[in-house]
Amino acid sequence: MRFRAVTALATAFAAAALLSGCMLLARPPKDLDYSRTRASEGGHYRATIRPQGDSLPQGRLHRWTLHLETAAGAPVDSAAVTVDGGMPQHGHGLPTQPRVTRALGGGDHLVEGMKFNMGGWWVVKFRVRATDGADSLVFNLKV
Ligand SMILES: [Cu+2]
Repeated sequence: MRFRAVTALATAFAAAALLSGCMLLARPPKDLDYSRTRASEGGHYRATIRPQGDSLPQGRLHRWTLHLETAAGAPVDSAAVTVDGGMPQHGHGLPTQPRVTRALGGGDHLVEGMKFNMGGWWVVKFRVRATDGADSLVFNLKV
């Protein structure tokens, strides 16, 4: 009897968790760095993200400019860049597959296909391969 009640409760909780998705999970860490300019993990590059219109819309495709430079501050125009990301608290990735579609000059690169389909803490990661080596840059975003 008691076991059955516990099982029923667990089932109800699991169903509620499925239905409400992210809502039941804890808040993001308090000390997150939301800077738009970050150094790469290995220290080879610095990058600045500039979302189109300077805002991070929810549920709408938009573009970013990714400014990339070496640690010494020289603009990086020739680079292979891939984009990845997701919501660490929810265990899901980006709803789209954003891509760097072209170099705009002066270290700027156009990122197309960005989309955030819900509010909360997102992480976007760029993997960069250029003359100063392979490295990655991670940005925290509040959408
Ligand atoms: Cu989510």
